[in-house]
Amino acid sequence: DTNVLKSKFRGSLLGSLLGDCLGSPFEGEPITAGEKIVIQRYFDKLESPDLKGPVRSYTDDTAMMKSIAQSLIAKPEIDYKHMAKLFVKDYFLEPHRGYGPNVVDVFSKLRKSKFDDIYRPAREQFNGKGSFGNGGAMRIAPIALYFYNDYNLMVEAAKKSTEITHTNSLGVHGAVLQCIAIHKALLTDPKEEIKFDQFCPEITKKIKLVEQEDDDGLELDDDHPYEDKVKFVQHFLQTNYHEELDEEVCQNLGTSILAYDSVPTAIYCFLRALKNDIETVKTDNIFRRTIQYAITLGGDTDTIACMAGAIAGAYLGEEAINVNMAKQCESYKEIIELADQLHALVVK
Ligand code: F2R
Ligand code: MG
Ligand code: MG
Ligand code: MG
Repeated sequence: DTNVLKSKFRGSLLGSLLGDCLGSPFEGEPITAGEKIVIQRYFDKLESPDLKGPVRSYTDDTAMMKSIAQSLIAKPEIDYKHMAKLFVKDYFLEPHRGYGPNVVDVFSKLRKSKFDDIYRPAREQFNGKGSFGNGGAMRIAPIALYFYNDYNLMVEAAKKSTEITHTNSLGVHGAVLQCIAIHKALLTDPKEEIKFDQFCPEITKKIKLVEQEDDDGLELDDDHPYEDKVKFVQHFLQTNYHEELDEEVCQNLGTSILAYDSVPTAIYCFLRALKNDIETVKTDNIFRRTIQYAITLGGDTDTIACMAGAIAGAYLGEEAINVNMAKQCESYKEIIELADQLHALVVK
């Protein structure tokens, strides 16, 4: 049904935007029990129709997500040099959107080299190791939507769009895992229940294949870190919710700006929110529960809420997102427009 798909496209991009805008005030903050109550009140207020105040700004997560969507729309055959140019243009127009500390060097080098090899600056990061920050994963939603009909092309596009800034396999595979999770949510009928003990094994199988394919043959301590992380996600979901569990989740899954410390956590937040047993988050709305819960875990709150929101929105569709809350966020109309344009391209 094309209207359901359209709603899911909107839901996923809005989910990404809302997680970023609403999560960013808490980025890096340690979250105490008292803070969780503050966050509960903050979200209660956001749902109220008469809330006035300044719009909530988006950060690098959304700036780069918009660039990917805009590039796919302008170049339907996909043009990574065009995409790289949009990343760089947006960064130099608005450098204070909270970009990662090192990715900005890639933008400068790309500009200086006139984009002669769009992958070289990223390869040079961290003494040639490449970045494994979560910057590839945070912006991936448009790729999952645009290529929803062709899984292999989707995985390839997730890798190539990420490698413009992040070439370390942990950075690339984190983006692929996030893309796979959005894709799976998109293809699931919102009337159909998502069961974590099916969702986790399915995405585990998929990310394992990607990790095996790209295995460089070196004997690393852990050749398949994401496969193992998703197994951890499933393990935590098998445990009933209690507040101390959040600490274990933060310890084991992570909440940092590194891809392997945040992508599995975002997937966990979505699946935990579906279970509806989180005592510290009081709402009947699954979408809100997903991003509010992600924020209560602390750390890289904008990005983890953004990634969890993109998955939840892809599953539930736009209807699940409170309009008053969406209206608080900068560029929300523009994001809907981008989702509609992507949708128009894929149904053509
Ligand atoms: N920049 C931030 N948040 C931190 C500061 C804001 C906060 N409000 C505050 O008060 O301090 N958020 C944004 O950055 C994340 C995405 O970053 P991205 O694009 O991945 O950038 P980068 O620079 O490539 O990587 C981030 C850091 O990860 C570490 N790292 C990565 N690869 C590494 C490697 N191979 N070896 C060692 N360290 C590596 C470095 O510390 C990088 O600086 C999102 O959270 C976005 O919201
Ligand atoms: Mg950010
Ligand atoms: Mg190996
Ligand atoms: Mg962040």
